[in-house]
Amino acid sequence: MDDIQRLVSQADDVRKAAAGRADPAPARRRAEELLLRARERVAGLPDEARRLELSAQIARRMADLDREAILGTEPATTAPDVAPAPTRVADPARVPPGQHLTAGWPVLHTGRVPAVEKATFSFTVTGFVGQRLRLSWDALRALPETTVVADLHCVTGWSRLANTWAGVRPRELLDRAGVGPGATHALVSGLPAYSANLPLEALLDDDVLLAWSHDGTPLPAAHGGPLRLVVPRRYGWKSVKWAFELRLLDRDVPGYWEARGYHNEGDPWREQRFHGD
Ligand SMILES: Nc1nc2c(c(=O)[nH]1)N[C@H]1C(S)=C(S)[C@@H](COP(=O)(O)O)O[C@H]1N2
Ligand SMILES: [Mo]
Repeated sequence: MDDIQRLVSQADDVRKAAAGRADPAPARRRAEELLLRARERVAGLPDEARRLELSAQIARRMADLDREAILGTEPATTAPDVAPAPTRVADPARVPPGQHLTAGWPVLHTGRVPAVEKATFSFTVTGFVGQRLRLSWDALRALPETTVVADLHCVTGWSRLANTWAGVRPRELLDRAGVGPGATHALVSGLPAYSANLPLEALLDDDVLLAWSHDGTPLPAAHGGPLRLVVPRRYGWKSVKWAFELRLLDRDVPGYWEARGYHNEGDPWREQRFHGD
């Protein structure tokens, strides 16, 4: 067994032991540290196929840890200023395979919640566009508002149904910037150093929004306020919080999680959770 596999199986042992503890949190943190060390080593591997395969093994386990932490503390992780989920009793046909409904709305992201001031806010549309756009908060808010009711499915297993989002369709921004010749994909970036990739057609879907409001209130900072991407037909990691840039590309460039073992497409109905699924 090599170093990386050893770290991964150590993390598995620690995680299993955590389940029996009165306070499983420290053991889960230890498991996470082991996985982060494994991930660091994976990043240095020259063979891309191997790198992605091991990244997926690590990402799967990180998602398991996140799920256990959320299930263990629900509804404590629910943001206080957000109404509970509208329903726990759903048409089962509306819940993708392997997902369960949450009572509230978990907050999930890497790193800290960044402070984004509307006074200094700017959103940039760049890359393979006709003309680069830089929008202030007021300029963005002056664009046509669309409301979308959509379900949010996190790869760690929770779903929150019937979210009412209001915001602007990326299509409106691209109507103004112009789609440049050769543009095939998009990369949307969010603070602090996060991104997700989509084929251009997926970004142009009717239900994709750069959202500033949720269930009738301004988007809370913890959930990506003032502005986040919402991509209802993909797992939640594509819904970039604290969005600041939309870049069109002439090729597919993996985003933050896609480069760390998540599936490139992330369709919940096909359970495209991790690379290789
Ligand atoms: N900037 C940023 N956006 C992000 C993430 C992140 O780590 N950073 N996590 C993603 C993941 S994995 C999910 S499931 C959703 C969760 O959104 P919520 O915290 O509003 O529930 O945000 C997504 N957007
Ligand atoms: Mo997620």
